Amino acid sequence: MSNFNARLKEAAERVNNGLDALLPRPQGPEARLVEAMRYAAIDGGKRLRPFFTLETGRMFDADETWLLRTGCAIECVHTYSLIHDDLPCMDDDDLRRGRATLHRAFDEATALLAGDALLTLAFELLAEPATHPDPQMRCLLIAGLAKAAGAVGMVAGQVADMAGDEIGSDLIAVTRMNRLKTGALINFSVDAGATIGCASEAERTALTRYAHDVGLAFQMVDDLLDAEGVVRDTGKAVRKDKDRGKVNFVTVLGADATRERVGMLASQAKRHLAQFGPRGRVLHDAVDFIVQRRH
Ligand code: GRG
Repeated sequence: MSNFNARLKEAAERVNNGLDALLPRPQGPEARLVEAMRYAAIDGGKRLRPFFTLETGRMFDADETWLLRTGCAIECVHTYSLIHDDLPCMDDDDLRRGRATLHRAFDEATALLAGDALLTLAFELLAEPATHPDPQMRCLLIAGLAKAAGAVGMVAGQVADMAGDEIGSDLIAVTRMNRLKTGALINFSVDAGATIGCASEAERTALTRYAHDVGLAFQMVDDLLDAEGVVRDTGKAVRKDKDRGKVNFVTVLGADATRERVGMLASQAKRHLAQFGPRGRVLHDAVDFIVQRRH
């Protein structure tokens, strides 16, 4: 294995420091809102999405500041989605990342607004010249993130998720839902690194295929953790999907067939990296991390 764990830890620290600097504590009426944004965004989570942006961009020697700011923007969108997903009108969860969900720690209105503010902060960040000197590149990143997060991406996936078995309880329906809910943002995280790194068309295609397989495997492992994991490891409630009548890979395929598919997707994801040789080592090891994760 490469020094994968050290690289992931380093990415997480850089994202934490970046978000800490981007969310200074104001005095006055906004103080509580910003405290809520900080509570949700700083010191939590694996930071996998910004990790993908950083490590993909590094394969092409892209500028670290551009990559980190883009990764922080993606993490803001991811954090917003978790906050809103936990709200009483959606999954109504009490635990996230090993501690009280934002609406439990603060209140529902503050959680809703903190999510909104993180979502909009993401686009503010991308629009700033410090993210990239070329305005065309900034527009590409803004459009890419908007598409991944919105009504043809993550939000569409969430709508399907909330609909439960109304979307159908077959593999095609559950795959489509997860391509949108989880896959779209993971895809963008990899593609943003490749875009900032000015990768060639062939390189981007290979990385898009890699991200597709990794995103699906990631969600399958998440569904396995929901079915078989323990709260102590996951830091969030388990056995939720079945109890709530939701459709996921494990409810559709069963645990053993889901595990088998995770293995197939992992091998396929690694094959897409073959053309990069040693440069693809960290992304290669990220596949093993995703397959073996317990949280
Ligand atoms: C509310 C618009 C809206 C979207 C919500 C992402 C999402 C859609 C909901 C979160 C709930 C969930 C289980 C989504 C599947 C994706 C997923 C496994 C998210 C958790 O990602 P991790 O494991 O979380 O990377 P950390 O805490 O490590 O950042």
